[in-house]
Parts: sequence; structure tokens; C-alpha cells
Amino acid sequence: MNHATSKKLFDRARKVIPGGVNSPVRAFRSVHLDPPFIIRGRGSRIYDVDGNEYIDYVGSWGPMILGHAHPAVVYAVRERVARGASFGAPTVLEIEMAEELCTALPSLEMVRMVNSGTEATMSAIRLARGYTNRKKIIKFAGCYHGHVDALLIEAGSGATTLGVPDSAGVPPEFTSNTLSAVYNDLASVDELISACGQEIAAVIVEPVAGNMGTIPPRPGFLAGLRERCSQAGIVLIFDEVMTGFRVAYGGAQLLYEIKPDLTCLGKIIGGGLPVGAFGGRREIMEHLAPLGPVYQAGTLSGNPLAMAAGLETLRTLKKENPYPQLEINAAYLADNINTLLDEHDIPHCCTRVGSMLCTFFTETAVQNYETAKTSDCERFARFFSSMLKRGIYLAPSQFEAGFISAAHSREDLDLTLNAVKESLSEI
Ligand code: KE4
Repeated sequence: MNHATSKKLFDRARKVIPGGVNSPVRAFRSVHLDPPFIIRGRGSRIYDVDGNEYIDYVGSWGPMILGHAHPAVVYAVRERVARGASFGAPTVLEIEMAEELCTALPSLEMVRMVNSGTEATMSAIRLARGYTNRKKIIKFAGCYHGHVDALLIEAGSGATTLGVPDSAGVPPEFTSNTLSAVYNDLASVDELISACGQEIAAVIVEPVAGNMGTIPPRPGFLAGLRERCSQAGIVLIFDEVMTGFRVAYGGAQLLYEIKPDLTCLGKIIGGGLPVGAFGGRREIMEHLAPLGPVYQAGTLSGNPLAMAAGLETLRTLKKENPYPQLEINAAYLADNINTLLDEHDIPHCCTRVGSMLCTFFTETAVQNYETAKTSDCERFARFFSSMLKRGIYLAPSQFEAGFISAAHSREDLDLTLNAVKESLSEI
């Protein structure tokens, strides 16, 4: 594959953008490559400036569940932008989005739109503290909730990929109220609650962890969190930025039948445009300004273009219900990758929930951050590189999830499996 133009653009980008990227994981550092510069996408494919075509399993890190440039979404945005991009005033679209989210997610009585998943979790944390008048927050090592100061403790995703799970520039005072528990380990939560129970405002959790690779919740884990939070008056926050409308139309809370007190959303609900949202029980949400004492705001929150793209995406998902086929396709891909790894005697742990999946290069059963970190990241890098040169665009980090879209065909999956077969003999 020729990447000459991408390399020139990357050199140019690095002169004016830190690391040449606007989000660290895009820099491909942990896979020791320069990133291709993408010029367009359609369906399951993306295309770079050198004319290379890839089957895309990143999907903009989750939003593109319908595939790239879905005609209905493109039309919705084009039609909306012609009427003006933003007004900083209430619009009908925001009501329609709020109603759609509250209908889809069992626990949502009210919702507030923001512009990113980070804003959603930052706001939900502040709201939980304002509602309970408590300070401490429990998060789980390896989970990533955006780059919120207080949550950059043992953070996953790019923070782990780059080896900075605890970021510089965050004063200890900002994280002194953040407690770190072990994912899938209720005993680690019990220890923290028995030590600080009455001081804990919230537990925030990815109901399916997608930022230390993909790690499903063990049976009883989420129910155990629900029970403990209810008993201790702690706000249970499901960070469904990734899982919302991904693992089911009603998110992980529908799939696992757990009702959190607050939910954070993003990615899919914007259809590829900048968006986030947080919502939950009315009595909590009514603590938000302008009704209550917890301040939160945003110039472009509920932006008409993002609402148009997001609403069209959700309406298409509801109308076409791709989830059964996504399950079949993802299982087909994951099961065959597992078989190929077995045949090549390569230590591995394949994980999946719905159409989010991951291959860890470790013989350890991956159930939390520590076991995820036993994966051979250099072998992952070799695998990534082999797949990329065969036209398969995976997430450029062992500590990320891969995604299948409704646009991925069986042919795409078989081409991918052929590339896996060839790559595994190289790594
Ligand atoms: P954003 O601020 O990036 O929109 O969302 C932060 C966030 C919050 N919660 C969860 C569960 C998330 O997965 C994310 C962001 N996900 C990463 C990918 N693992 C975004 C990719 C990136 O950082 O470039």
C-alpha cells in the first residue's frame, strides 16, 4: 500500500497540531505506524488520500453504526443546514431527541444535551454531587469516561494506550475524591463503601467496558452495583456513551435489565456529529439550572445539525432494527477469529457484546484492567499492521473496542477473515 501523501500530510499536521492529531489514539503510536489520512467513507468502507480502501471496524469509535454516509442521515443534515446551523435558542428537534431518548431508555425521565461524552460524564458527576451533597466518586480501573480531571485515574482508552492513565496537569486536589475499584469485583466496591459510604455521591461505570478492550460485565456485577447504590443512597451512573444504542436500542441497561439513576450518552445519538447527553430520574435532573442549584450549560448543546443527524440515525435504527443481524455478523466474525487463533496456537482471549468486540493477545481470561494489561501489545501491533496493509482498519490500540456496522456485509467479514488468516502466519 502506498501512504506517501498521508505521510506528507502527517508531517504538515505535526507542525501545527500536537502529535498531528486532535485526539491522541488517532496517532497510531502504540502500533508504531503513521496514520492514513481519510478523505471519505461510504457504508463499511473508508478511503485515504493515497487511494487506499479499508473495511472499517472503528466507525469513528462507535457512532457510525449505520455505516458511513447513510443516505437518510446525509439528507437530514443537508436539509437542516440550509435553514441555519445554530441559533442558541430552543428548537423542536431538541424536544424530539429528548422524547426519543426517554422512550428508548427505561431509566430516562429527563435528559440534557451536551456536545461530547466527556461533557456528559463531567456534568453527571457534578449533578450527582449536587443532588447528594456528597463529594466522593467511585470509578473502575481501566474504564474511560472522557478526559474529565476527576476521572483521569487509571483511565482506559488512549490514556492507557499511551501509558498515561493518570494524566499530568491534574492537581491531586482534583482527584482526592475519586476512588478506584476493580471492574467485575463487587468486593472491591464493598471495601470502598464500608470505608467512605456516606461520603460517596456516585458510582460511574461502563456497563460493558469498551476502553480496556471489550470486557463484558460478569453475571451479577451490575445488579450488585444497583443494590449497593440503592442501599447507600449513592447515585448509580451508567456511562453508555459507547454502549447506548450499540448493544441494544435501549443500551446496556435494557440488555441487562438494570435501571441506573443517571445515564451518559454520546456517539451514536449524534450520527457522527458532536454530541453527548446525560439524563435520568426527574428528581435528580430537576437539580439542574435553570431549575436547581447545579450549573451546567453549552453554546452548541442540542445543536440542530447534531440533532438532525442523531434523530435520523435513531429513527433508522428503530425502523430497520439491525440488531439481530449485527449479532449474527459479529458472532460469525468473532467465532471465526477465535478458531483461526486456536489453529495458529496463538494465546488469545476474544470478547464480545453485540457488535462491539475485541481480541486480546493473552492466554489469561480478561475480566478487568489488570488482566487486560497482560495482553501482548507488540503482537497486537504486528497484527494491526498486517491487517492494515491488507485493507482492514482495526482500532489502533489493544485497549479499544472494534465495531461492526449495519453496512458490513458477509463478504466484508469473509475478506476480513482471509486477512486474519494471512496476518496470523506473520505475527
Ligand atoms: P468523548 O468526549 O470522546 O465524546 O467521549 C468520552 C467517552 C466517555 N465515555 C465512554 C464510555 C467513551 O468510550 C468515551 C470516548 N471513547 C473513546 C474511544 N474509546 C473516544 C476516542 C478518542 O478518544 O479519540
